[in-house]
Amino acid sequence: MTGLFFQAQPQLKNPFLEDPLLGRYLRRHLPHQQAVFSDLQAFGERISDEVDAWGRECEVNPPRLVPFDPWGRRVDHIVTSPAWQRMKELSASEGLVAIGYERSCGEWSRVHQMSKLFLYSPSSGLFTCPLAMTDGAAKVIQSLGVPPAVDSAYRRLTSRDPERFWTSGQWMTERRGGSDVAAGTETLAEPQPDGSYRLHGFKWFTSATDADMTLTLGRVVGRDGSIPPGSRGLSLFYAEVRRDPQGRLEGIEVQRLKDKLGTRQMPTAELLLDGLPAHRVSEGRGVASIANMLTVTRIHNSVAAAAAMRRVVQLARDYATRRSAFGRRLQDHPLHLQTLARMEVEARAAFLLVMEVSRLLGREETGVASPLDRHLLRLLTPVLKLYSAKQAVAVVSEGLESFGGQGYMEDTGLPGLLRDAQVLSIWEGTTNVLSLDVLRCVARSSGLVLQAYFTQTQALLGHASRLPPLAPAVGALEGALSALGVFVEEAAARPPSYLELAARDLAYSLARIYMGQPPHVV
Ligand code: UCC
Ligand code: FAD
Repeated sequence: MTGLFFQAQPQLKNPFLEDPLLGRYLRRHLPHQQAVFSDLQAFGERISDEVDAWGRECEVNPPRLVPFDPWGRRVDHIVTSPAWQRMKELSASEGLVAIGYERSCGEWSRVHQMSKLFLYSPSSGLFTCPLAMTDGAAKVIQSLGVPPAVDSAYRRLTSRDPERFWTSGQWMTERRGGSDVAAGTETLAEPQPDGSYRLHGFKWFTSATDADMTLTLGRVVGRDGSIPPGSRGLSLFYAEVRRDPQGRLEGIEVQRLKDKLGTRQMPTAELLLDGLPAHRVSEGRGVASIANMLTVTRIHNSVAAAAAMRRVVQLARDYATRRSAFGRRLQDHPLHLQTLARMEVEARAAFLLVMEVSRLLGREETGVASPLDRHLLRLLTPVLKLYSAKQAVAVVSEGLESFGGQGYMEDTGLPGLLRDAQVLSIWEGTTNVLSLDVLRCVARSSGLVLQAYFTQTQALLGHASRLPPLAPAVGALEGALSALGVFVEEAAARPPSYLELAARDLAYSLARIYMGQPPHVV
């Protein structure tokens, strides 16, 4: 007889209740536990009951571009799925951006917000991408204290009302380059008599292009036609992408939607800016002005990385209780269990570093951060982003293998996890560019950020050493930390090219030691 056996499907259960670490972390640290636990538990239920299916719908019903109306007029309509639109409503009503700004948990509000996004991310159909940029834009507007037009945008970005809620884009990359933003930006801003500007240029990657507004960079053309060069010549602009109730574009042509390896749930477009009305929010210093956005989006990126690892481990664990091979369940094969355990360790390490950086961001935003906290936030943000993205690709890839051939089958939804993980190390700064950012912040702080790192790591190891079972791990980490100290001292005496070459290894070591995993390379 053939055809009577069917493989059991892995089940997604409430991701909050299924997570061995999230609840423990929050119980240990959070003062407002009851409200946060109820919120996360209810949201977790919603994710497994309905939201996860919407996420899948976003994947199988990707956005498309309708360039013309039936009568030949250019409309450039980006059509998204009903599920994608439901994600926007859900994001508002669940406060996925708002929680970070309402601050009802004080300095722990970012931890609350990022915990919620951590549960949501793998089921979100990539809606976490526009949310990251929305959060980043709100942070920039809040920190710069900008004109009234932009102030009302801030209220929309942080609203819980689905009718009012706006999302933002982040248009930085042009054809000449996305890492070297200063050399890449050719967009020109022509001053208008009313004090506003019109932007002309070409934005090469614009994600979640169905956004309501955007922050973008350009160079203001002087009265004499001069164009300010370099990084300092970049100004930051605010533009409403859709300026009428029909959502029509003004001063923008969508050239095409990108044909991407992953993140297909979300539109990423090439845009010709042909007189886009805009307000200037910084005079020069565009990169420095958008830096707050980068900090926030890089943390969101790391939440997505940690969440992808957690999700694949959750599903793989469940599958191991259902699937049998060689007469035993997978969970009863020691080697399979070891494979899962190694994935679990990586997932936990990434989660803890994400929470640590979210905690530091929350402290900074509520005015309780010490200088040590601020230095750590600056240093650990790129370290976390670059390392967690790489971990996500490795762990999700291993995770797919743990489903055997089924992990490779499109209609299981599993391959999408790997495709979407691959982008995490590219956008919002590649691994090398962020490794160099680590060097830059060390140099610009005259080493203070590294001092903060050593002080904090030693303090954490001091706490851990009180627990005897941790002694071998503490010993290994102390050894790695002291080797890192020696390396840093020696490198300071060498030419800058030496450190540049070591930047990636240094960043990895900083990440692994802070996560409690002795590094392979120091
Ligand atoms: O990819 C994108 C969106 C993807 C979709 C969203 C996904 C979100 C997650 C979703 C999860 C599912 S948007 C494009 C992102 N692009 C990048 O990340 C660019 C990568 N390149 C860099 O990061 C470079 O290091 C640059 C562009 C920052 C280098 O520019 P410059 O001009 O050469 O840099 P400078 O001269 O070193 O810095 C200029 C100023 C300095 O301040 P001042 O003028 O006061 O000295 C720096 O200290 O900017 C400051 N600055 C920073 N401040 C530069 N980087 C930072 C930083 N990270 N934090 C604070
Ligand atoms: P390059 O800068 O050309 O980098 C190529 C390689 O060179 C990389 O490996 C890089 O690490 C390395 N490299 C570069 N400089 C150095 C150096 N100094 N030292 C050592 N190595 C170096 N951008 C936006 O602005 N908005 C968006 O919404 C957006 N959405 C995106 C969506 C997707 C799906 C993707 C894939 C990209 C998106 N981007 C977006 C663009 C993204 O931010 C850039 O692709 C990224 O910053 C890298 O820039 P680049 O493509 O020009 O690569």
